[in-house]
Amino acid sequence: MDYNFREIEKKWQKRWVEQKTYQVTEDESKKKFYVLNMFPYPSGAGLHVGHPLGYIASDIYARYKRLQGFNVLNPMGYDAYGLPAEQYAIQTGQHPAITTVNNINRYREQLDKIGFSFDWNREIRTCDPEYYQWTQWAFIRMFNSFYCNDEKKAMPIGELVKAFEANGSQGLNVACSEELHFTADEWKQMGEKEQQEVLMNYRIAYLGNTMVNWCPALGTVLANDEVVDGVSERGGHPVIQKVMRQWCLRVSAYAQRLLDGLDGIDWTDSLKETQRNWIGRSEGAEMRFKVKDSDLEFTIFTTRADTVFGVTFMVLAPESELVAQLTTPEQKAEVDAYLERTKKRTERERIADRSVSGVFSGSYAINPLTNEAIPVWISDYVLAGYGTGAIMAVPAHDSRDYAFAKHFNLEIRPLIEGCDISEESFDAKEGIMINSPKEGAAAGGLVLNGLTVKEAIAKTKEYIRSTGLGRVKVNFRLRDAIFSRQRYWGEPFPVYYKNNMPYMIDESKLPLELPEVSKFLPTETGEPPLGNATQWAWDEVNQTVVGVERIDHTTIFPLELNTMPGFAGSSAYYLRYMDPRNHSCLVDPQVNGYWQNVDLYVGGTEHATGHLIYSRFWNKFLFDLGVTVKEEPFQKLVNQGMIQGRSNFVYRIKDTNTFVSLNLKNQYDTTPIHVDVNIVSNDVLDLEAFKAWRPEFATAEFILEDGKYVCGWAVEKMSKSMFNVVNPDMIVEKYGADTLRMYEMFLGPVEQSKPWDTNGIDGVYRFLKKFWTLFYNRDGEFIVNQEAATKEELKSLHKLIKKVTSDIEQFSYNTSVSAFMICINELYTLKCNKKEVLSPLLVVLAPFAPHVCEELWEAIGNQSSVCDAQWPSWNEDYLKEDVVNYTISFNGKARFNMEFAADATSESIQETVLADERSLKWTEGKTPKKVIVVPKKIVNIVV
Ligand code: ANZ
Repeated sequence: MDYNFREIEKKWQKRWVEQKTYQVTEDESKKKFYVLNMFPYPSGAGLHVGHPLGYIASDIYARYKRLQGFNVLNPMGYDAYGLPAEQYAIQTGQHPAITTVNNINRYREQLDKIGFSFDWNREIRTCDPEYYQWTQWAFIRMFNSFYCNDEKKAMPIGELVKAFEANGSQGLNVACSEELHFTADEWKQMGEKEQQEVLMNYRIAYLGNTMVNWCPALGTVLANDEVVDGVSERGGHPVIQKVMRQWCLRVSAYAQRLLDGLDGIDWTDSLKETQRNWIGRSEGAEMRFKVKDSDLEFTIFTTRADTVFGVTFMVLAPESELVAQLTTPEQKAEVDAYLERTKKRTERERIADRSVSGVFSGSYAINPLTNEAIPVWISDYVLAGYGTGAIMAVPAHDSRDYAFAKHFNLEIRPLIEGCDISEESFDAKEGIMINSPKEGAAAGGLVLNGLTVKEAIAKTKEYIRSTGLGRVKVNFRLRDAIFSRQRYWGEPFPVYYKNNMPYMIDESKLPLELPEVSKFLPTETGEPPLGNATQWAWDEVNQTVVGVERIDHTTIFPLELNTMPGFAGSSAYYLRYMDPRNHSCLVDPQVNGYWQNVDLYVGGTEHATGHLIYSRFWNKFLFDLGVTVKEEPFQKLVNQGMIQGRSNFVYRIKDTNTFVSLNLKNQYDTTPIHVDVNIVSNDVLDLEAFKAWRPEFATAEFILEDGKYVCGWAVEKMSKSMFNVVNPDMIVEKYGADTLRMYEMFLGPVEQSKPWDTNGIDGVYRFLKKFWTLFYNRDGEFIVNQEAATKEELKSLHKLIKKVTSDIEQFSYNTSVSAFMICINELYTLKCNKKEVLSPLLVVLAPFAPHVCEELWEAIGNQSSVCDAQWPSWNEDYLKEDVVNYTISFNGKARFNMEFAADATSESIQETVLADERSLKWTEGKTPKKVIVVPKKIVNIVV
């Protein structure tokens, strides 16, 4: 029998389904292990060979853990809501649900061919009402919660209402959008609407006025990464900054916990650092400045309170509400023009761009420590959403302030000894303060001279606090998440509007299903696509969705027209996999108690500050509610690298249809053109296939070298537009899934990005064929025997077990593949066909090449799946070298070598060496003065 991978793979894929090999249930008698992949968005292009890389790596780990006796959960599903399907719907009218299902089916077919151990019974799709019901449910819970800074957790909003009734806003230490002050009486006198507005300030899911990237042409808000140079990435339409009322999640309330949680999880340092920077904890102070000749005052945030004596101007963010209040009539025209200009820039551009711009407001602020009047400017280097959106500028010690002062010719006043004022030397953080008012008279006693910066910061902070000029403040860069999208293909909000205030649909009425619409575009009046739905109003009495024509704002109300963003559905999906068909809750507490959290999460780094922040936040919220037992969802995280494409080029001679081979191209004026890698083999172009590829090449002519057309190549992103996409189906068809799996791992370390290079795949395929020949000879006869293994055979096997075990633990799969190759070569040379060796070998190889191992496992006489075998352990005794080669030296000079048993004692070695004839020659018959035996290395004889 030959290695017929086509039959073998088909047979086992079928058998696995029939025998429910990968179905898993909670089994208290076994320890659990939860492996998770970041689930795919099923795009129209299908899978390319880069996609399964992480899935194969995690599948190997899942299978390995199962062989070690763990009860392994390894689920898969689809992140099925998203923009491409909607865009396609806009272009073609094809409903996104249909495109999505088609794409899912295609993905599933492709995945099935690769032989994953997924428990497909647990499949989830984020666009499935049965699934998104729980996304909506969590949203309602967030709406009905606030975050208590004292308890450090989310609490029911009812508790806050009680506190308001008792003490108003006094003594509150809770997360909020804005500090509000009211008494219990004032609270009680507020009407329902006013109270709701106040509560909105504290809810974890809240409607807030946020600055968004608004693209009028597309009728939607865009995420930062969808805006490039002030225009939309798709279509190049202008994008402006606009304040819009949007649903937000109060992620910022969890900033400290998100930071602390990183210490207890097993992620790479670089990923943790990315998150730490993103969360951006900053210790500083808030300080109040009065406006000259006015009752107004405003608060700034600074991390360098000590520099208050060096402030020479103040700066407000253009969006700050203070701008309107502080702009004097004389300056108004200039300020308005400036505001108009800055509107066009996204926040990201403002941070990246260091060019200086700004305008004077006309007003002055009073430095509370010196009573000096200082001009207030407006500039977009101050961001509205950070700190208080206002700063005190210290150009001598801050580079952005310095650039600004230079540009507008404002005073620069150094405070630190030896600080020479040039752009490079601001960061004199270790310096000594020299320039605060010596007597401290104007400063009410605050003298900083002679202190180090650190001491001066501490002293100033304490001064500010004790005099009531401000307070000590920790700020985070992490923002609340904007949670509304003006899209169709997303989760509908379980929200209706009464009196312009949002109300939640009763949890028992979920899911609120996405309605049908006639058009997937915004409405004529600029409403999101759901504005086109005719069945999209809420009947409060009957608790059901009804036609919009019945809206009367008395019992029938409009439903929310926005939908949720992409990260909504992926935030808690790991929990749903535990209990995917539960109709009464997101996850049964007992089931959650068993699976706890994900032990190994595999996915791309591109999610470092998106999904991996949101899902941690979401999970912490659910933890506060008591829904999850673990505060961190993903204990260990491995980032797989990208598989890049290896593109091929042909060279067209300018203005002709003639193509010249790579090494002759310099003789002509040519343009390189991407050519489909599937019609190129080992960089040689298939000429006929090329002519058939595109009508314009049908008449192509070629200038060949050595009778061949050699293509150029380059490593690029794997993408359709570069014609370098390699489809796993083709590889499976040609070599089989086991070869594909092993080859993907053989390409290099999982975490590294590397180009796909089909050229090496034959080697892996040959390896599997050779492996097969240990079991079946050329005539197809089964040759495995029951003979006892030799020491050498056992050594080869146990070396492999040891290596692969430690490699898998470290995700070093490429070295495992090499180890398999070495071992198989050794056994082949030893002509080892012994069951005693081959049986454990099958178990160790099974995670990598499950189909062929199942087949041979059965052939050697097993009834049950190799998946349920036991991972073998290695025996160190077999690994020991039997004999050791010693160098024998005389007076430090090596003279000859001798072999000794590895366990020979020093005494016996010494005796044998001295008795050897050759020794007698070198000692010239004298009795040696000294004999030194260095175990396993050398014997030195001093004569
Ligand atoms: C005076 C000062 C003097 C500052 C000095 C720095 C150096 P991090 O560490 O990022 O928190 N700042 C405050 N709010 C800002 C905003 N909304 N937009 C832009 N810049 C803002 O940095 C805090 C520092 O950044 C603050 O401390 C403030 O400038 C500025 F030698 O105040 B500093």
